Amino acid sequence: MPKSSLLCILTTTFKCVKLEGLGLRVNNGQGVRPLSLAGHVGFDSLPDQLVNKSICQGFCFNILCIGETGIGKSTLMDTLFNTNFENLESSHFEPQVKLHAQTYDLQESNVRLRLTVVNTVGFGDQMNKQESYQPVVDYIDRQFESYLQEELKIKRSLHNYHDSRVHACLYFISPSGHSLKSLDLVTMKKLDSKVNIIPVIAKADTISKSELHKFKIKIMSELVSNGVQIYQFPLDDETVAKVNTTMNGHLPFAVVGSTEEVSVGNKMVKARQYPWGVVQVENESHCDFVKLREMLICVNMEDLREQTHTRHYELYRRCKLEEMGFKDTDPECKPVSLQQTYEAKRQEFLVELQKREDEMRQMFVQRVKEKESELKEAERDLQGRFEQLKRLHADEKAALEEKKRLLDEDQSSFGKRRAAAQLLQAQSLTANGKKDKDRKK
Ligand SMILES: Nc1nc2c(ncn2[C@@H]2O[C@H](COP(=O)(O)OP(=O)(O)OP(=O)(O)O)[C@@H](O)[C@H]2O)c(=O)[nH]1
Ligand SMILES: [Mg+2]
Repeated sequence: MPKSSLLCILTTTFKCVKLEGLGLRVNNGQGVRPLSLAGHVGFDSLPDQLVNKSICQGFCFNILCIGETGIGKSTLMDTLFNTNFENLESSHFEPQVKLHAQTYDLQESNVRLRLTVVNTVGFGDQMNKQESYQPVVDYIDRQFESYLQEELKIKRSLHNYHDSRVHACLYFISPSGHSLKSLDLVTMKKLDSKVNIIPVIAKADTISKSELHKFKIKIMSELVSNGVQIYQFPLDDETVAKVNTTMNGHLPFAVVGSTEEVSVGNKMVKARQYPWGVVQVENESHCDFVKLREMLICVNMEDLREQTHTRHYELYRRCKLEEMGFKDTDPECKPVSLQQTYEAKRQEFLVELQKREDEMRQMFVQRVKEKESELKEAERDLQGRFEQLKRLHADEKAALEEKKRLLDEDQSSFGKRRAAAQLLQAQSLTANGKKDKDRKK
């Protein structure tokens, strides 16, 4: 890593401390007296100690590439880092946008960089693009959330934690020469408070110089009129303020990517070769690739990391903690300790619990009452049906008894008639017998 970049880190780390010659003046706090030292003490080696420690620990940087399928994301990453990342061609038929992250360990001189490249897969390919940004937002939030969870742990291990928060988002704009698409505006708007957006015009070799100039102006005016905040190269560090000011004026960078080496003059350069000529990737009159590499990697990589932590993550953390009920001050602006917040939250929770318990009890009583009245109703119904059946039964019984009585009457009259008949029959038999006897005599 160039010494100048490491010095950038130190400038920001020691923002509140000004070393003035041999005297030390501390800005933060009242009643601190400046004293001059009579001789060498040795703490002027602190910056070197910090540099050595940082080199030992290594660095981590995470880039998110958002852009349509085949817009040149992977080629640009390969060109930027002078290597061949594992690139798989995406299909245009993904049902929804997915994010693919891959981490690599890179080393330049004695500086180790753990680089994560996150690519959108299927971005802008769906018929309904309304929710295309959501998986991207979710991914960024998930990385913030896991960092926050690590921070909130009792036993934290942030020193060897793999920080996966997105430090830079390269947003690939299609080289239409026309204007931004609504998907671009909506996505960038949704992301601008979560990540450092660096818009780039992809495949800038497919657009003419005059069109490109107008296109850049159009894009910037559309971003401004839609209130999209893109990352501005910082101006607070005077060592890079000048170059950053100039570069802010060149946004969005028009880039060309290629890992192909083409012979130009007597040397081999990265270029794209066409029947009519050669587009040199690293030629500043051909495209802004060098500007992007300078700004993203050589000058502002540490600022991008710092902005991610101090601005975007801070905002996420604040919202999350507020959502959880934590606050720094009470309504009268008096500071509130963590313990007080915990007690208040616990009290709130207990009250809520009691309320829920009462509600559930009331609901239970109500349900029991309802069930009771339902049962009573059913009982009444059954009783009614029983009474009706009883009546029917009594009626049937009475009818049967009447039938039986009539039958009995019939039977007795029949018996009487039969007895009379039998008597008559007997009498006639006796009379006939007498007649026979008389005749025989
Ligand atoms: N004209 C031109 N073509 C480019 C440029 N960069 C990449 N390409 C070509 O565009 C095609 C797709 O490039 P990739 O880098 O694979 O695009 P990608 O966005 O990674 O594609 P997916 O990962 O499949 O979505 C390849 O044929 C590249 O050679 C460029 O700057 N200009
Ligand atoms: Mg790719």
